[in-house]
Amino acid sequence: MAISSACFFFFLCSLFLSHGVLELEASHHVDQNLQVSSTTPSKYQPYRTSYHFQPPKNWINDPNGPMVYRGIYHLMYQYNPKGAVWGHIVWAHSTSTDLVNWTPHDPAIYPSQPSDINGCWSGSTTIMPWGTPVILYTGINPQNQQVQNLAMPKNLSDPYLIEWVKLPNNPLMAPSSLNQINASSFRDPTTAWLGPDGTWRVLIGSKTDRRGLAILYRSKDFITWIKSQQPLHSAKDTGMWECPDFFPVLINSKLGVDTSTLGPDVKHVLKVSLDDTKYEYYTIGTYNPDKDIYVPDHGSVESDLGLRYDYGKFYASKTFFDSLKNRRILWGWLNESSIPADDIKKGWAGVQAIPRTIWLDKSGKQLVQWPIAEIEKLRGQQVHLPQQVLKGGLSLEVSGVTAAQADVVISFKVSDLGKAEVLDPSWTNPQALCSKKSASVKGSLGPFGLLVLASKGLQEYTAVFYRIFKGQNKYVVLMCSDQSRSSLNNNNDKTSYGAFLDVDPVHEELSLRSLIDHSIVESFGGGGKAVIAARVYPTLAIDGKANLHVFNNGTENVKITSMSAWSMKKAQIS
Ligand code: DQQ
Repeated sequence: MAISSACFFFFLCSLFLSHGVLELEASHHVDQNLQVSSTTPSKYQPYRTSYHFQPPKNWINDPNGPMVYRGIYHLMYQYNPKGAVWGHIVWAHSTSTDLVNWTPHDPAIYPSQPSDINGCWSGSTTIMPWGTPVILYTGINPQNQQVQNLAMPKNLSDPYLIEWVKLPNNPLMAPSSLNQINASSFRDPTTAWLGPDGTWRVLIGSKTDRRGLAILYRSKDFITWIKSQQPLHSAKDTGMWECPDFFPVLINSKLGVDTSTLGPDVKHVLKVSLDDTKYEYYTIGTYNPDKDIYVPDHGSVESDLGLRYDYGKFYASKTFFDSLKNRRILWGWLNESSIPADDIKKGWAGVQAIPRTIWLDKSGKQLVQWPIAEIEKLRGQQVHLPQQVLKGGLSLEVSGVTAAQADVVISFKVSDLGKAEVLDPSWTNPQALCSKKSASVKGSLGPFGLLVLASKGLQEYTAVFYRIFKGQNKYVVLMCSDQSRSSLNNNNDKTSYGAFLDVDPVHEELSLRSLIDHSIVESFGGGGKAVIAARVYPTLAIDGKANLHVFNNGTENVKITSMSAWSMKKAQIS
C-alpha cells in the first residue's frame, strides 16, 4: 500500500488547515440567451419518464462519479439548476438502495473556489483501499482553463455522503507551458487505479490537433500528480476524447472486478466519447502496468465505426464496480432528439439510461450488456403470446399492456435462410444500411420485429427490427431502430440507428428486448450484444394512445418462439 489511511487523512487535514482568460470552450452547445430559460414549463408532460432517471426539471448530461458506499448507490450527474439548456453546471446528487428508486439531495459539488468557479464538469469516484470515496473532477477556473480538482466526503459516517469538501490547494493537475496541455481540451478524470508498484494512475481526456489522447498522471499520495511523458493510449483523427473510462474485465466470466485488478484472466477496456460526433467507441486490449501503455487487440477499429456500447443516443458513459453484487455497471446519458426551443417549453432535457451490467463476451471480442436485474421488480401486468408463425407481410397487435411504459421481450427463429438477401459488399455501415432499408422497405428475411409507440392508424411508430442477409461466408444479422416515422413533429432528430449483431441465425434464436418509457426506446439485441437507445417524441402515440405490434415486413415467414410484455410500474425518482 502506498500510503496508509491514517497518513492520507493526516495529510489531507493539514492541507485543509493551511491553505490570461480563455474563451469558454465547451463540449456542449452554449447559447447565452437560452442559458436561463424564462418560459414556464408546460403542465402537459407526456414525455417525462416513468422509470428512467431524470430530475423534476432542467438540463442534465453526463453521469458523474457513480459508486456504492456503505450499501447506498450514488448517482451524480451534470445538471443546470437554472434551465433546460446546458450551462451553470453543478454535480446534482441522488441516492438509491436498489438502482431503481432514487432520493434527490442537494448538489454534491458546485462552483465555490477559483479552480471551479466557472463550472464543475465531469469526473469520477475512486474508492480508496480502506473504503473512503474520493472524487476527481474537472473545474473551470477564472481563465476558463480546464483543471482537475479533488473533493472528499465531509462526514464518512453519513452513507448518503451529503456534504463534500474540496481540497483548498486545488487544482491538482493544470495545463501549463511546461506540460504543453491544451487548456480547453483537458477534462473528465477516470476512476484511478493502483498499480502493483503502489502508485495511483488516472486518465484525463485530451487531444493534440486531431489526435485523441488519454493523458496519464501518476501519484503516490493521490494529491501530487505527475504527468507521464506518454499517454496511456492515443488515436489519430478521433478529435477530443471526452469522458474516458478504463477498466478490467474477466475472461470467461460475467462478474465484475475492482478497477485496480490485474492478472492473466483479465483484459482491459478503453472507452472514449468523441466530442466531434457525440458517439462513443471502445476497444478491448492489454494493459502493461510496467510500461503504462494500453494496446488494443489486433483488428480493433479506433473510431465510432468500431465497437460501441450503444449504437443510438448514448454518450459520456461511465462504469463503476458494484462491490455489493460483484458486477460492473454502466451508466450513460441518453441525449436529446428534441430541439432546445422544445426543451425549454417542456422544461427539461436529457435522461439517464437504465443502468446496465456489462461483461466480456465469451468470444473475447466484444462486451455484452443487460439491464440490471433490479429493474424487473417494476414489471406489473404481463401479456404473453403463444409460439406461432408470423407470415410474411403480416403484423399482430399486442393488447393488454401499457404500451408507452413497458418491458417487451421477444425471440424469433427463421428456419429457411436460403432466401436471405445478398449483402452488397459496400454495405459496411449498419447505420447507413438501416436508413436505406427502413422498416417500410420490404425484404425477404425481415424486416421483422416490434413497432413500439405506434399510433392507432400507424401514422407514428418506432420500429425496432432485424434483417438477415447472406454475407460472403456467413449470414449477417442487422439490427435497426428506425425513428423515421416516430413523430409527426419534424423538429426532432429522427436518425435511424443500426448495428451488425454477432449471432448465428442458423443455430441461434434472435432475441430482442425493448424498454419503452414515453420518450425512450432502449433496445437490447441478441441478449445484449448490440444495444440501441432512441429518444422519440410522438404526437399521437402518447400514454393510453400508444400501441404495440409485432411485425414481419419480409416475404418469408418467421416463427415467434416466445413473447412477453409487461406494463411497467412507475419508479420513485423525483
Ligand atoms: N460534458 C461535460 C464535460 C464533458 C462533456 C460538461 C461530455 O466535462 O467532456 O458538461 O458530455
